[in-house]
Amino acid sequence: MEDKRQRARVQGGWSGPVKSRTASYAAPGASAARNLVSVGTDQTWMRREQLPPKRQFVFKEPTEVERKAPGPRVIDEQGLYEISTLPTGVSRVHLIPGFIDSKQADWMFEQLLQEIPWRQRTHLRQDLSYKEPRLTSWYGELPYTYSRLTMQPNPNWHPLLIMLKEHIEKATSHTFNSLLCNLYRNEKDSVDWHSDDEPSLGRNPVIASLSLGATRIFEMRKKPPPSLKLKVYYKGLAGSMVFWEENGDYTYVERVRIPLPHGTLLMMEGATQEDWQHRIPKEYHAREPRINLTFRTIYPHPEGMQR
Ligand SMILES: O=C(O)CCC(=O)C(=O)O
Repeated sequence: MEDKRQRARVQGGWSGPVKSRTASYAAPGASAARNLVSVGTDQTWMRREQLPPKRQFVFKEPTEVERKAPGPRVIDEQGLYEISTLPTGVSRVHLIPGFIDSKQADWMFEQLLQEIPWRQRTHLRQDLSYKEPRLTSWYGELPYTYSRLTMQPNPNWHPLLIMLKEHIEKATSHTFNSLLCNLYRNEKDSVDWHSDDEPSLGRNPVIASLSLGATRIFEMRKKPPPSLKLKVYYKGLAGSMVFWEENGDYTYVERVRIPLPHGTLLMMEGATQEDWQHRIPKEYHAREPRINLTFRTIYPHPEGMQR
């Protein structure tokens, strides 16, 4: 029994993973045996000089062209920022946090929340109707059409809105004749990607956007080039792969994120509406209501305007 256990231990030792073991414990003919090397696990032996040369591993940089979406540029300090320069022109945003001081902004928010005639509008698209995930109100002598929805003229400006319009006009040296008000009731309210580029706004419109209430993130993304573009997708030893990137692929475009706290004024100018889109995304965490006032100029005869 003792002898059997002894043998099992020895066999166990032999049957375990054997990488390369010199036969120093090999049987007779000591000097010839010293030149033998066991290979594998089945007691096969080779002479040292018969062994294949040792493999060497050399690290090579991968040849695949990896494309990464650029991280967003965050703009959260007062300033005038040129976010792009294209043949269409320079796109600029001007951020002015604290344009309205926080105490004043508090009572303005409460008053506008109560006194603006807020409405939830319905869009019709391909026989489907859906409600906008926010409430809106329109002020101006002219109607405003966006996403095939027309807001009727409303010349009955709330006195506080007239005061704010004049305050912004004085501070920015731009004039405005219309106002789109948005109320985001909570984190589920949003506005999807779009540009304020309706013909009635003319070329290179200046938009003044005042935020009151909860901070929400204003996101911008640069429009991809208008035509199909040949892209190198993979470059390797066997050649390269190319494909036509379709117009409208926003995967790799530049992005900007602008948090808009209570009392902040954001101006969009130059080619911003032609070259960029913007949105207010839904949030995962609870958000209190937010009011956004976007002052614009609407032209009565857009077909006569140079675009
Ligand atoms: O709520 C905002 O800050 C943006 C509103 C907006 O994009 C718009 O009214 O066109």
